[in-house]
Amino acid sequence: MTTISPTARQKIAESFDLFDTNHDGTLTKDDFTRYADNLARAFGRDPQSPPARNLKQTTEELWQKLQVSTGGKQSVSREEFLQYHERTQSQEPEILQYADAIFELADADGNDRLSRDEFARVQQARGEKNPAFVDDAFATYDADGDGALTKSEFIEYIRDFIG
Ligand SMILES: [Ca+2]
Ligand SMILES: [Ca+2]
Repeated sequence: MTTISPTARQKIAESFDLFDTNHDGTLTKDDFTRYADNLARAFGRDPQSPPARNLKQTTEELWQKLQVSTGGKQSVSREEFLQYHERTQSQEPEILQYADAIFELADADGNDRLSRDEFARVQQARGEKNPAFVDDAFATYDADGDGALTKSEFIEYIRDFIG
């Protein structure tokens, strides 16, 4: 098992809080379903629209993967979630599909890039209230500095934050 840095641990803990939509300290399938619905709503998408359904499906796949890897229980604790991410290091195809689904949902004007405003809505939907964080994150992940995030730049962001 690889050792995980305190920063990474912190990010994984934040990711747990993000997915734990009823804040009861455990993750269940319902948490993931609500999370996908909340995100779709935050982007003003009909839950039945293709990008919203796609996100729901990829989010369910994240849950199934997590559930299987923790022994098939109906709920996953914070510590189990952390251990899972220590093992996987976010290189799994599920994470890519999930990042792709969020990107499609967030790309409101459909130009295959996320503007700063589109990215800010992702942050808002994730419950991030600090505008300075949005600016910092945008600057960090806009690797080529052209003022927009490509899908691959956005995938790096999702990999780092796992959610
Ligand atoms: Ca929960
Ligand atoms: Ca766009």
